[in-house]
Amino acid sequence: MLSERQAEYMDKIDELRRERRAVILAHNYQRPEIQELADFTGDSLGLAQRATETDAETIVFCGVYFMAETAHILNPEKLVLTPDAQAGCPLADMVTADGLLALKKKHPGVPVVCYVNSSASVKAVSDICCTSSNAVSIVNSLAEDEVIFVPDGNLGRYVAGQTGKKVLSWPGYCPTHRRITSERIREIKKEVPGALFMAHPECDDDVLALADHICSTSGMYKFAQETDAVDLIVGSEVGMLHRLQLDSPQKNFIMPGPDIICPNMKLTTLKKVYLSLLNEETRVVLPEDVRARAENATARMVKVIA
Ligand code: CIZ
Repeated sequence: MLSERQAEYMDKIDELRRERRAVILAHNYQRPEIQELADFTGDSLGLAQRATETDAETIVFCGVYFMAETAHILNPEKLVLTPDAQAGCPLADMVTADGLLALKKKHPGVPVVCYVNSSASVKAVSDICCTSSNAVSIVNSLAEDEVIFVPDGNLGRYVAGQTGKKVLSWPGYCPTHRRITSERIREIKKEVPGALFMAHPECDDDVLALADHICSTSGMYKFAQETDAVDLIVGSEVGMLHRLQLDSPQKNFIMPGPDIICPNMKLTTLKKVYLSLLNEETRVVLPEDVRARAENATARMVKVIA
């Protein structure tokens, strides 16, 4: 239920959205009211691709910074705005372009697969991008039996297990997914017999070992609708609950802790979206050479999954 103030912001945003010919995109981890406001909700790649399909001139990306960058990478002719430029991603920050270049030097000829949770400058020195939903297919699509994988070590190890390839994983991790523990999953499974555990591959290895289904955020929505199980443990960020509950109101979704919250994702508020549209701030712009090289890695992924 929206407060009076929130409802006012919704109205003002609607007016500006029409005036500015804007589209509002919200990641699956955003606050419920931001998901409600958005024209589209989804994962970072799905949203950036959506943006290429609309004739909107302005994209307001409600997510974290690398996601708005991805929207700019794929839509350079559009104005891309982020309502809070401080909404970063600690996982993305765990690898820099210089750090990656140093690793590449030690492993000449080994291709770099870069998870979408990375800065544009890291994408620009990578061979191909991937998301959590297509990481296994992307690595399998490469001729080489050895790859460098940045920045998420858990996803890299998961991919190694699924592909049988040698994966040199960068030791990055998502602090929010790290708060999901195997102890808590075991406890819930005991308390709620029959509950199935859907786990995001950013979870730690011992947690993934307990999963009934390992998938991306979009994969969780699909699994929740398709499975006969009524009790589902959500191994990802709490923002997932909004759509899961809307899609499947008869099911019982269990968060494995009160603190599986990404503080950066929660920085975006209705007021900030309003101000972002009003003042056309903060604009996401990259040096063209970085954008174009990052686009190569992203476009190569899109070609593989097409
Ligand atoms: O690609 C995304 O948006 C992220 C960060 C996760 C996912 O599984 O969708």
